[in-house]
Amino acid sequence: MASRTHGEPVTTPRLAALGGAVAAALALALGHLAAAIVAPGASPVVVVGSQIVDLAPTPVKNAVIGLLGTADKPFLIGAVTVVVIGFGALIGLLARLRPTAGRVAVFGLGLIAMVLAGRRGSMVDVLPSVVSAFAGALTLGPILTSTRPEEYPGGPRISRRTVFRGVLAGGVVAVLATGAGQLLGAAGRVVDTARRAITLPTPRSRAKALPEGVQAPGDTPFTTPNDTFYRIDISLLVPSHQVEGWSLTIDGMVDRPLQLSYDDLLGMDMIERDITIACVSNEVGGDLIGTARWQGVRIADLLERVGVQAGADQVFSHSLEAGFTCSTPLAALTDGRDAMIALGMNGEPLPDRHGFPARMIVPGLFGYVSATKWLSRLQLTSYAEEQAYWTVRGWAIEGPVLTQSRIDVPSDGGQATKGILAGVAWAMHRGIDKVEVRIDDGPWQPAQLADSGGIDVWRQWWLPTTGISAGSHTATVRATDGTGAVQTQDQAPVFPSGATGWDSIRFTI
Ligand SMILES: Nc1nc2c(c(=O)[nH]1)N[C@H]1C(S)=C(S)[C@@H](COP(=O)(O)O)O[C@H]1N2
Ligand SMILES: [Mo]
Repeated sequence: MASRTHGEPVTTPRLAALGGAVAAALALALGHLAAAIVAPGASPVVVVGSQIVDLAPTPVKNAVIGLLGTADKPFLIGAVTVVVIGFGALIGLLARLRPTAGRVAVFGLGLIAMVLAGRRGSMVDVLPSVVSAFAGALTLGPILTSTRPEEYPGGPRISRRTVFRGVLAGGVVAVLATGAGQLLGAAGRVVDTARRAITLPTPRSRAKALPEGVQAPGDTPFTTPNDTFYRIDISLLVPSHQVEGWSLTIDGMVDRPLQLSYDDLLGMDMIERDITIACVSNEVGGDLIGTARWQGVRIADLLERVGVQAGADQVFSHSLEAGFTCSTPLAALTDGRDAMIALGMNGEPLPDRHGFPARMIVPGLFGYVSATKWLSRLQLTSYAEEQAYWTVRGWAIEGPVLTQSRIDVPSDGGQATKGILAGVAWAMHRGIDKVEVRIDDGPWQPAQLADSGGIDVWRQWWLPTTGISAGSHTATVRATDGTGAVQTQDQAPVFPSGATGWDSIRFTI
């Protein structure tokens, strides 16, 4: 191997440390750039920094904030950068003796960032750290190699030009990547600032106040915060659109086609409702479901305005996201339920991830047939005439939400340390009337039901574990919806119309 020509390291320790530091800087920079493109906020330094903030004891946090004020964040990011580059230098020293171990160590650092990023967010948030890990592991070798005095096989002395070539190249790329990341980030913030500057008018029909008792003693929040709300769409990059130039067209089999700007919608009567939405791809026990307070314009009002012609049986919605289309049964939009063109989510304009400027929300239907994000057009047509994106791919034509329930506490394999089993059950637009839990092969026991937030939202439940013997057990849950139908035990996969079966966990007392 070239690196062992003389049976001993050919790089001086100082150069190896410098090379390692540059490889680390390059890794951070490329991760930063990747984050600016796919997931602002998930830059590896920021992710690691914010986890440190999360993990730091409150007194330490307060002391730091007291000492540094608002400079705490730049300080933290600077500190993380310096520490990582320091580690890079150490890894450079390691790689000088054992190149593979060096690469593994770099990858290990990247892995820590990946895990921290994954803890905070979705898979997309992990991507920048993956980029960093690979960038570090792949560039460490070449940077060190280019600092090796191959052209001086006889001696340990090394030309300064050779050193500068590797280190400078790495350094320049690192600086450029960081700069590009900053520019992209700034552009994103401009758009986001414009979004945040929008104030949604007070809806004419407010959501009913939720009873305090909708929240059970488990640990799933009744209302899902926007930044942890599940995200499903066909885009790798989150589409980002502005209201300028955006409009919603309603056409097809209508008497009076209509085109509405964002301001037009803001000027119309709005409703505000708590609604749970769920994905057809949610496995039994899965978390592709969330509840938000949505604000928007009733679709029924819009349909009345355009005058739907006889023969139309579906609203075929189009998105700014190229290629995505969605079939919603006309009946579900005109039967009195609170189907809306939503502009607001939990008190703010829709986040980009969830469809800004506007999306559809229809209680009781899976997202793929009802929840078009980055909405651009509602086309009144017939099922015979148009097939939607997922329909073409074999998914069920109509997608009513199935009656389901989930055990959240304790987690599968965990200990029932809270003295309860708890979870959620849902059957949107039918409501939940009963939840039952079975321990091992025992009888079905009725769980305590949290207060109802209405038939369009999930319902929480819990069951005290008093009376369950010490040791290892299984718990199984099933729900009964508002029509009296009991959740089926039959197991079906998510394809083509949603998973069925009972959620079950192992736990110990
Ligand atoms: N434009 C667009 N809208 C879409 C989708 C999509 O892929 N593209 N996916 C749908 C699916 S399958 C679901 S489950 C919901 C998810 O909405 P959320 O990401 O806000 O949770 O959005 C729906 N709207
Ligand atoms: Mo979905």
